[in-house]
Parts: sequence; C-alpha cells; structure tokens
Amino acid sequence: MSESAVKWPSGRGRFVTFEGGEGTGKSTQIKKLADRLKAARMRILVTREPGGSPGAEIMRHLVLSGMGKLLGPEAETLLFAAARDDHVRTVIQPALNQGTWVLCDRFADSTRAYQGSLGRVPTALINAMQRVTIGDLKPDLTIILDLPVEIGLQRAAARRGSGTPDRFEAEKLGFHQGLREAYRKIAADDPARCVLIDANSDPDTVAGRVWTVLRDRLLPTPASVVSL
Ligand code: T5A
Repeated sequence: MSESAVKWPSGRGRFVTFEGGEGTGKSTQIKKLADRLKAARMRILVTREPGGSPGAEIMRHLVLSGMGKLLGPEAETLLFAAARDDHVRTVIQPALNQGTWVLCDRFADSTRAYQGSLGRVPTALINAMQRVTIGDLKPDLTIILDLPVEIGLQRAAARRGSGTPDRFEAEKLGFHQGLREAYRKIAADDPARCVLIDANSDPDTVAGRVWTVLRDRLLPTPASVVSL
C-alpha cells in the first residue's frame, strides 16, 4: 500500500517515539520517516529529548555536559523529568491535540533504560515522576532500534569526529551492552506499543522496516484505502 493511496486517520495526531542505544540511527530514521509522511501531506512535528522546547533545551545542555551526573542518579533523573514536563506541556500535547503527528527522538523509555536499568534509580521513583510529567500520555508506537553496541559506538564516534564524547557516550562498553539488554526487555514487556527493529543494515533498508511497522500498526485497514 503506497502512502499516496492512504486515507489518513483524522482527529488527534499519533505519537511515535524512537528509542535505542548510542548511534543506532534514531535521528537518521526519524528524518526519513518525516520526509515520507510529509510527502503524503501529513502534518508532522519532529522533536527530541532531552530538549524539544526552549526550557528543556537548557536542561539538555546541563545533563549532556555531565553536570547532572555530579548531583547523583536520582537528581539527574529529576532533570530529565523537568525537561520532559516542559516539552510535553508546551510542544507535544498541543501538537497532538491539533492533529499533528509527533515523531520524538527518545522519550520516557530512555529514562527507564538509562536511569532505571543502568543508573539503578528505583522503579517506584521513575513511575512517580512519569505520572507527574506525562500522566496518561503514551506513545501510539515506539520503534526501538537494535544494533550491536560496537557498531553503534563506531557510528557515533565517526559522526562526532574530533569532538568530545558526551556524558553517556563516554560510559564503558558494559554500560552500552546493558543498555541494549534494557531496551530489548522494554520491547518484550510491552509488545502492543513497542517494536524492536534490526538497525544493522544500510539506512534505506532500516527505513523500509520502520515504514512497514508504521503502516501495519498505525495506518488504516485496507478497507479504508482510497485510490487517488
Ligand atoms: N538520555 C536521554 C537519558 O539518559 N535519559 C533520558 O530520559 C533521555 C531522554 C541524548 C542522551 O541523553 C540520554 C541518552 C543519550 O545518551 P543525544 O545527543 O540526543 O543524547 O544523542 P542520542 O539520542 O544518543 O543519539 P545518537 O547520537 O546516539 O545518534 P542516533 O540518533 O541514534 O544516530 P544518528 O542517526 O545520528 O546516526 C549516527 C551516525 O551513524 C550514521 C549517521 O549518518 C551518523 O553519522 N548512520 C548510519 N551509518 C550506517 N548505517 C546506518 N543504517 C546508519 N544510520 C545512521
């Protein structure tokens, strides 16, 4: 089914998040998906976390510079939560209410994987912060890009060039392996929302996999397809 032959769902926009370890290709795939949806005349907002709103971008600078780490894992988690609260209230929810589809580079699963599984922040605290920051808002679809960590880190290093690794890129290999496992568990625990996608192929092949999942999960059934 080509996107030009789809009768797009109306009403509230759909919320699609991209997750995965470092260098798995989230930004690359979001751009490809956004281009494809825009070509089909969809209203699309591409955004990211941490960040995505003026207030949250300030917080992004703080956490990625490593300053949050100095405060300890719980306080660092609070910084991510504060950024998310601003982003959801001022950007994501208003866009969804207007019927715009929101494609977000990382969201609450990043907190569960990085701060929860790897930072050992108690699940009760993460759940409490999630209730405050996002309430009932849940992604309609979460794409989790899965890749051997060595390849992801190589990609991230090649893109960075001579720049300094950020706070999380600088973590040891074991951290990144644990991260991959944490994401696989998130996918396995919530198959209604999450799909694990093999990201170890060229960008267009991965984009094809992402498109197939989005089409099967979020686009109308063949009965509502119209010929243009
Ligand atoms: N974080 C975030 C938390 O700890 N808790 C939270 O709650 C949240 C929200 C954000 C950091 O914050 C942490 C997680 C992160 O460490 P960031 O700068 O936003 O950091 O970066 P990341 O989200 O980690 O994104 P990455 O920098 O890892 O990259 P992407 O977006 O996964 O990958 P992308 O698309 O930029 O690609 C990387 C390179 O690989 C190439 C690209 O051209 C690029 O050069 N590439 C490919 N090469 C070969 N084959 C493919 N299929 C390729 N796809 C992309």
